[in-house]
Amino acid sequence: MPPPSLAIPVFFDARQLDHQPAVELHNGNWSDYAEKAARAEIILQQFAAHRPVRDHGLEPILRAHSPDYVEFLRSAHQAWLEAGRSGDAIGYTWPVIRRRDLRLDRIDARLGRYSFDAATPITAGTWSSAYWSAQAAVSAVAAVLEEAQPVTFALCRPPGHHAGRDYLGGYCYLNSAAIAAAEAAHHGRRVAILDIDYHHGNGTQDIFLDSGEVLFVSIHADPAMDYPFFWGHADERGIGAGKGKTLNIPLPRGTQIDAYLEALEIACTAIVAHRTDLLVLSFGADTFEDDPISYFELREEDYALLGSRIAALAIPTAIVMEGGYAIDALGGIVTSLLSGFYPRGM
Ligand code: SP5
Ligand code: ZN
Repeated sequence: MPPPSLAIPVFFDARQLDHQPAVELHNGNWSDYAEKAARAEIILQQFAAHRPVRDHGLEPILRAHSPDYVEFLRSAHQAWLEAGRSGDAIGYTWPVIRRRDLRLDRIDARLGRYSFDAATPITAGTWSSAYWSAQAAVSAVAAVLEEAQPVTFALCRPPGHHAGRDYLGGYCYLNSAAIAAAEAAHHGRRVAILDIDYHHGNGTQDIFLDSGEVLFVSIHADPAMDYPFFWGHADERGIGAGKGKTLNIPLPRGTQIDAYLEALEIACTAIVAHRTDLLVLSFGADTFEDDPISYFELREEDYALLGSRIAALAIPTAIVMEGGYAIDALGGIVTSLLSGFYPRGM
């Protein structure tokens, strides 16, 4: 059998490498930025070839993000330079009490208004990288919709699942998985997002929280212990028309494959009950045992089990890359995951 790279279309654009922040605020110090461009390069090495990303423009992005946020993201680094600053733009003050529509002229105010952490700097290359990362996800969904591909892989980077309709955070700027899901829903599909990054996909949850349109299911580290702390608790189930269309399955630090697969079973039951006909898989490789910022204990070979369980749903799936910071292990992890899907591709 040929390797999975021959069966599964991979979407990536070199402009996704432009974004290279120097540092993030971590445990009270500036520390080396964990979400490196090399993450994508090392995964790319696993594939003999990848497909060009098609430019679908702003329309799919604006289904998941507000126009004022998109405008902010495009212009923020330029405004930072015009304010006399150098290096990467980052906020330091956030509106918490009585958020309201203020006219915000200062770049620092705008950075605070449109972000929720200090780990997500904006560089000169951020807009271009986030834009092409989102387009990679849209292209992966388009290949499912137009070519009836059973599985496609968007090598998204920067990741997206922490970015909400009008905020960035957690190394994320544009929510590629949400944009891809909204694109599929726009084409009349019944869509679910399964988020299996170590961290809760708060941005994705927020974007669809009050919409009955897209089911959001997430397996992640208990936010009582881990970032993003304020989202991902089991009692968040959706609101209004979205009631019952958000499902959070928090797991303790130290989780290994057996307990993980039990959670995945619950997730799969919900995806089937939704009568899903297109699945977006937000895939984080930071559940890996040697991930430097995370605390689950999955081994490389375990990802093939995750892949085959999800493939057994027999629902066309666009996989969107999220986190994963054990750089040298990323190629093996992604290959293991895709090998679980592979038999279906034939
Ligand atoms: C997409 C994703 O996985 N985002 C994760 C964001 C987690 N941010 C909080 C943890 C910060 C750890 N910083 C480590 C810096 C190492 N130099
Ligand atoms: Zn993560």
